[in-house]
Amino acid sequence: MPYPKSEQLFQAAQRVIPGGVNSPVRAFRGVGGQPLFIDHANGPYLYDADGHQYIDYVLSWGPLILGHAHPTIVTALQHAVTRGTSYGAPTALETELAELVCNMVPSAEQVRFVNSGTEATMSVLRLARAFTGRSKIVKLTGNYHGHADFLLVQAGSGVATLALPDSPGVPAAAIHDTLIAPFNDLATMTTLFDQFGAQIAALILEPVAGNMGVVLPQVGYLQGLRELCDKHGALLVFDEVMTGFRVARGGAQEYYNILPDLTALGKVIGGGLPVGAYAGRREIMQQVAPAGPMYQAGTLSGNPLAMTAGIETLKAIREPGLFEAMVARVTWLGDGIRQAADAVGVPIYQAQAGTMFGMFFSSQPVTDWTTAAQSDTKRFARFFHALLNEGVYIAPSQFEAAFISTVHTDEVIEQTIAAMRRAFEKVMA
Ligand code: KE4
Repeated sequence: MPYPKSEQLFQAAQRVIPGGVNSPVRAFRGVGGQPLFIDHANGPYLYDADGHQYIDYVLSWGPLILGHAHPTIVTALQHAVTRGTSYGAPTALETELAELVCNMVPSAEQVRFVNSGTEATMSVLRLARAFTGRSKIVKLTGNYHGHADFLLVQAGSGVATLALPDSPGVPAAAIHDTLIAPFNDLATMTTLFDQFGAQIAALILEPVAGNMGVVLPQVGYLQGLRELCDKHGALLVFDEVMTGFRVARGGAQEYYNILPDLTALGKVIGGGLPVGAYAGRREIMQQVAPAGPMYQAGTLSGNPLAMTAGIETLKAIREPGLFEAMVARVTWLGDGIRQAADAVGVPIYQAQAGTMFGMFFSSQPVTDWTTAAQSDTKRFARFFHALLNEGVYIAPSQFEAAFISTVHTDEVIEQTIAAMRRAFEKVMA
């Protein structure tokens, strides 16, 4: 399909915005071609500047679990905005969203709101260091936790897509206390803890990896990490910015029944407006200023518009049956994708975690960054564009996740499966 308006907008954007985008992965560098400029969205659909309609499985990289411009969100925001947009003072809305989070996320006894997932992970690890008095942080290869200097090491998502495992501008001193280990490898993690255990403030991970594509924790892995942290007095931190309210209503920690000490949240918690959060045991959270000495602050933290969108979103997904229906549709879609791929003989490896899912062009299981990176990213790129031409929009990178919303109806799923079938045929032609 021609995209003349997007191309014109992209040229204009590049003159005043680096790369023409405000987040690298949007630039289509992982799949080639030029990014679509979006004009508006509604329900499960995106509409680009040239008027093309797409079924959207990116959903702003996860947040839009109710779909775009959901009437409940629109009405609530229209009302909220007439009462002002930001006060820089406490409101009952913040308490309401914090109470919802504490009711839904098993390990959350207290919550602090920030404005992005990056702020959430940066802050939660400062808290872990403050609480333990230790400095070292362990992260996993292929996990992405936002762009704080000390975490931008062997990350996933756009960093992996752009093959920038260690970004320029991150001084060696900044990553001096960051240790790296492979995902799903308890033996290596045990050795690392045996060597550095007494210095480790926290181990942070995506309990379901969503930034190297979707990679599930192997049986016993999360429990093994929990036991290692307990043995060595380190804190277990789940980065649930993506998995929160997605893998289950209470996130991966509810689904796998593992309690982290601290959790970073984002995306769904803001319903499409900028909200991040960190939460955990009261004993630890009480270290956060002004209750305790660990400093963290933010002009727009707890913003009433963002709180309103978050409250309405979390209230909505608590409706009995709604979440389960989304999970069932993802399973149905995954079966359809598998049948479509098998019909043309293209090897794929799939994973589903609640309402998020992924697919690799790989004939071997994908269990970590090494096997994810061995997948056929060139074939993925061809598949991406073939699917786009069929009116389905997935992430423009192999190393991302796909998401469903409450308004991806049975008809939308059927349309997607048919589009997938045609796209596989084109890729194998
Ligand atoms: P933000 O700062 O982008 O709100 O959150 C950073 C972050 C932290 N932790 C996890 C597990 C994340 O997935 C993210 C951000 N995710 C990416 C997509 N995989 C956001 C998209 C982008 O970078 O443009």
